[in-house]
Amino acid sequence: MNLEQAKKIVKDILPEKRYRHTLGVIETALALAREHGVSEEDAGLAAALHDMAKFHDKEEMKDVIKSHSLNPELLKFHHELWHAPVGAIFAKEKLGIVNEDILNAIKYHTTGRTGMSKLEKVIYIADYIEPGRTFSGVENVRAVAYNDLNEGMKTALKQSMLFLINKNQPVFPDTLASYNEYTQ
Ligand code: DGI
Ligand code: FE
Ligand code: FE
Ligand code: FE
Repeated sequence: MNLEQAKKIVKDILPEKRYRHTLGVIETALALAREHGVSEEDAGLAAALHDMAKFHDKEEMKDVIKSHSLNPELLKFHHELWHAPVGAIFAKEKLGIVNEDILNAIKYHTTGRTGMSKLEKVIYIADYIEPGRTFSGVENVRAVAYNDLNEGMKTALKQSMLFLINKNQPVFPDTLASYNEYTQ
């Protein structure tokens, strides 16, 4: 599958606004990949597909998490976290993506994890800083991510955790572990 094919597939699945977000993530992921010596082909595909399960039926996502023995902790957390690992399963099973790095970039784009590859970091950060993102703090990540992916991860994870904590929301263990990795 090439980038144009992937874009066509998600254009049909996603509402207009989410498709525009996806185009922003593609553009940003390609720029970050170029800067950091990551395959642009992989970055484009992972970016195009990263939110493919975003609006999938919740009950069906729950069933996928159970049937594929994904981390059962996910079910105790907000369903917003489910579209990333479920999206990776769909990319593999419905679209035939076999590149494990691309699949992991989709799987961990919401929470992060320890030991992320450069591609995983590119997608996590591109999702956070694409041009459509306007929340306060986004500039802090834009300012560092083109020079230093790890510094970009650290800042994005820190701000995400502070955002969740301020809303009295729980922080998923992978998010905290990922933050600790860049902070230790
Ligand atoms: O799908 P997107 O909107 O492009 O972005 P995303 O996949 O990075 O995040 C989706 C949502 O998940 C976002 O509103 C914040 C939430 N989220 C991210 N990390 C955590 C989280 N929610 C909880 N409860 N815990 C987390 O660690
Ligand atoms: Fe997402
Ligand atoms: Fe994100
Ligand atoms: Fe996204």
